[in-house]
Amino acid sequence: MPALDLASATVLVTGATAGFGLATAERFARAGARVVAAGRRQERLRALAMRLGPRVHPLGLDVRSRGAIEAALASLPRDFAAVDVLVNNAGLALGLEAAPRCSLDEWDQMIDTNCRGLATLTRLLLPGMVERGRGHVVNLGSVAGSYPYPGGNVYGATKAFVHQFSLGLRADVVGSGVRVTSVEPGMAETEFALVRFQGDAEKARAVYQGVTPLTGEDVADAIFWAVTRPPHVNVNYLELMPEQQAFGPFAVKRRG
Ligand code: NDP
Ligand code: 8X3
Repeated sequence: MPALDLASATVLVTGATAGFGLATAERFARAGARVVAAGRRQERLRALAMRLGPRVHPLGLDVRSRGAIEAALASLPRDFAAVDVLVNNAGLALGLEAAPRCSLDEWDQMIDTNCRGLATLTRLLLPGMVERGRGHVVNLGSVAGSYPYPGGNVYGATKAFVHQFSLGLRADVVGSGVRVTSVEPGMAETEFALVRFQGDAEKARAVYQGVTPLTGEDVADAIFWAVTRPPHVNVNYLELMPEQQAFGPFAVKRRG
């Protein structure tokens, strides 16, 4: 089984306009890989390509639309078309309300982005990887997929999907040379909280107050590490948290 040679590899990163995706696209591009940097905010992608040079191909893409994904993949220049590493990172949490008060539109957007988009891209790129006998799908899960917290409802459930889908993929492609990893971080300072609280910078800042959270670079490191293991090694899932974050007790509502 040949090792993944980054100098000849193409890495597609979704959500490369900010946070983990941006740091991951930079990490792989600096290591010599060709990188397809995908996201909706195309001016950011163009700036990234300007900064990192022709090894980065900006790809405008909303992962919620199957048609948009198909068209975007069909538009890839020949040098970028055979994707060896897919980093399914695009995703978001919206709101922190208890389930009875949540917005159904926000639930739809999380499910469509975090689950449907990730599954669609995987299904479209996996056959090429299997045919070439090499590839790696890295999915961004979260500690929220394993440990519930109030207001995490659908967001946490989408990340539980990511964990289980990743394990299911492993079961389907075992022995094909294609690896699958679910990377599951805890609290990390990116644009995540700003998106969750609809641009409320004060609320977003409060999330990280008094904490040294993970950074985009910490998570990019974890992704890069998993992808650069020898080809006989598959990292099934990888959970990381800030040292200052851990688990709470069960909630017990006592009567009387
Ligand atoms: P950011 O908000 O900083 O980045 C999210 C990225 O996802 C952006 O580049 C955004 O690009 C992209 N994105 C969102 N919706 C879509 C869409 N419909 N189509 C294409 N791209 C989209 O957040 P993070 O970097 O923190 O999050 C990255 C991933 O990591 C997410 O899946 C998140 O759930 C997960 N995660 C985050 C944690 C954290 O604490 N930060 C912890 C654990 C997991 P654009 O808006 O330009 O399209
Ligand atoms: C993001 C981590 O703990 O804010 O997935 O849900 S958390």
